[in-house]
Amino acid sequence: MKIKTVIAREILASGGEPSVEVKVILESGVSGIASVSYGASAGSKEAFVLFDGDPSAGLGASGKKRYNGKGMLKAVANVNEKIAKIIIGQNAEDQRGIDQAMIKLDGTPNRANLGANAILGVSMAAARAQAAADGLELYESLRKAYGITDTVYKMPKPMVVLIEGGKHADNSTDLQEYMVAVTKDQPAALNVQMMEEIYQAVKKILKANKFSTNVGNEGAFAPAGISSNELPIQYITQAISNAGYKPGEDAGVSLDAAASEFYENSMYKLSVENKSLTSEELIKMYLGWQEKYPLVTWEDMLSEFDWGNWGELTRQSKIPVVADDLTVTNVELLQQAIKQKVASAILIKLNQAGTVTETVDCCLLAKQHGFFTIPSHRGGGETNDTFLVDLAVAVGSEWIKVGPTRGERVCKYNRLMEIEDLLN
Ligand code: 2PG
Ligand code: MG
Repeated sequence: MKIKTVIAREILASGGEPSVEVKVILESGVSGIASVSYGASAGSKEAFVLFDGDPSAGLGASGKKRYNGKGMLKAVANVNEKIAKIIIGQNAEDQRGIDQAMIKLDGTPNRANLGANAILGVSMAAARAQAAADGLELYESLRKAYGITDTVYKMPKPMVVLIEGGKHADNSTDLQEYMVAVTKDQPAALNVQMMEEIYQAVKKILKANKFSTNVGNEGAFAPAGISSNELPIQYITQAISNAGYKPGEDAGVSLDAAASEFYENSMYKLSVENKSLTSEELIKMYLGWQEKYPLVTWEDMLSEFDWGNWGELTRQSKIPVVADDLTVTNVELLQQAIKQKVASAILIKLNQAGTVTETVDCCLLAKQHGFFTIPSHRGGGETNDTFLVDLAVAVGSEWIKVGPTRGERVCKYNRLMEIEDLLN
């Protein structure tokens, strides 16, 4: 079925700043809509997000740049004026061909010309339109498009940010995310229930310890004034028990340090503890935590600019070492990471890659090498789109990483439970 119309619009993402929504309509009239998310603590090698950015984007009535330069009208225009021209008339069944045509039109290695926010919106909306044309759920249609022949569907488990700091909150921990990761094999609805009960248990612990229970970017608690990067691990472990579950058996703690954000002059600066550590000292501290707590995975525990030390952590780690900023859902970087043994699992973000095809290729390569894949939400600029959940189901991911509250987060868990119902 051929594509008849491609239309992009500027919408608002979760941080109250713009993002891109795209609608792809096929000749039969069926259509697909998708919106694009983007991060707050983005890796340096991610596909390029095109913000309007400069005054040529137009000054608002107050004489200021619209949205302080963070408008996305240029990306919207790139879809409507440039990408639409080459996509209209293409067969929506050929997702790989559509994505390759856009990559070629862009002509840069990182989508710096058209913007990955423009290209990805079209890519995702085309995938949805094709699923609708075939009368398939998106996860089924993705399997068809990429020839994924697994016959059963494995539901990903929730990995839920419960306490956040770093760039996602003010005056909280240096490490960015403390999560509860479900480890038990049980229906998705029970997993969702369990992690939300643990979330409420964390709230009680924070209150009892006189911390605020206001939430940060991802709907997790952001305890201002906390003076330890370790304390949240204790709190979450305690909360798992308090909620009536077994730490290490039903669920454990996952971390995302987003360590590039506190790496300066080859040192890791832990502001809340007033100390600076070398890579070796930091790894030693982490390995101590590994002995004390029911840790499940850890992500970006070292900076993306400290590639050389990732191998040491991976060698000593008893749990999957997840690469996010290090590999940015990029096949070549993942290949390097596999070859050099600097990680053992990978976070997956559609907008880091820039097209659905590149994202799926990255997931399949990871799987082939025994790396868990963890499709993830974004910090600052998340939308209500639930594509990542269908992607996780299609490729057989172990977890999805999403915050516990706020509409743009819970819609992902609602989709997860809906898929489970569809499959039963
Ligand atoms: C991360 C993400 C999501 P951001 O680092 O894993 O939690 O944050 O989208 O800000 O990069
Ligand atoms: Mg991360």
